[in-house]
Amino acid sequence: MIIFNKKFFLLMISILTLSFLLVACGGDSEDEGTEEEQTEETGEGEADGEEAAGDFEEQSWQFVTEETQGEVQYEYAAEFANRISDKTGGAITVEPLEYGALGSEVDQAQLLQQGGVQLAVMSPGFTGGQVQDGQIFSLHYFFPADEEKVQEVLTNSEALNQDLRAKYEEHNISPLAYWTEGSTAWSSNAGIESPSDWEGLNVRVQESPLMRESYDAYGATVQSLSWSELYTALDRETVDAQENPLFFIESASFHEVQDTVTISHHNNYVAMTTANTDWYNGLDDNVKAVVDEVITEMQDWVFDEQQSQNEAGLEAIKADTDNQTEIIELTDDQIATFKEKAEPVHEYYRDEVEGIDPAIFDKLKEEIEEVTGE
Ligand code: 6CS
Repeated sequence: MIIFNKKFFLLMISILTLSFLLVACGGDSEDEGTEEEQTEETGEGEADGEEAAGDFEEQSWQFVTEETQGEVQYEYAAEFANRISDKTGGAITVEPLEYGALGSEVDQAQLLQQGGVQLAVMSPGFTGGQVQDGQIFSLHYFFPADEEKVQEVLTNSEALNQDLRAKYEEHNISPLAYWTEGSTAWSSNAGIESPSDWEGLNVRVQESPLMRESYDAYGATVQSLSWSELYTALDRETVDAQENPLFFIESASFHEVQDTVTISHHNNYVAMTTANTDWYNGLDDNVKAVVDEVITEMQDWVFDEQQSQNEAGLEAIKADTDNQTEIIELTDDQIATFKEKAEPVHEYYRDEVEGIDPAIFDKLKEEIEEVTGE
């Protein structure tokens, strides 16, 4: 018995010791293995949620924007840069570039396509001649007036995030996300309250041919310009009117050279976070996972950012007593008269514009209807 007990005792000790060693060694290596796998797959895995720089190859990227410091696009790129640095333990640095550093908006789009920069915030209006389907964002009264609903569509739409993305990728541009910079308002000296107020006015637009049709429907003519030339054009009255979110009207000082701003709810200013397609596709899996994670996180961040900038912009325009600006908010009845003129342009776009895929239009329209419940 005693011998049995001793043997049993020794056996138990051996088993316990072995188990302990297995747990200690095996457990450790299993944990480490899991962390490595996590790092590979998701870019997460350090105990405090931050990555070790050693998990990522050191690199730096350039992220060009169409706006200047303090404005939504630039602040987006700066926030994106901070988050990428945090999640890669500082191994990856992103340099946000403000508008003007690398040429006009059109130059910047070309630079991204050629791989001269890795990332860009791009307005679809500047590539409308190349990616015809991107002109869908130029339609008036197509997206909902409610910005939260617009953002919901932009974030979740399959028509945009899969089908339209594929169209851009034919041009080496990968739209990784679409987001709103806020509702666009009209500024003019005329005081736009009905479609007939547009007659004879020359309005500045981006490079999208469809923008001509949208304004032609109200009797206006259009002129394509970079925003950097717009203040002077409005001041000299070579251009009579323009459209932009309120924060931008204020920060670019367009209200100084325009007597009125019309809150028209005719459209939202859509921006795209884009990457050079070859570069993005060539990223290591763990790096791509971090990029995708940050892109997803940034959707809520930028919605709040644009909202507070647009609220502050409107207040600043109202408070600028040296440059008094009449703020006109269209009534529902007035909006209805604009919609009547704008809706045939939707059909024109779907049925007549060469090179566009009507299936993207149809799918997006359905997705919008699902979100608005109309
Ligand atoms: O009107 C424009 O062209 C400019 N507007 C905004 C809101 N951002 C940059 C863009 O180039």
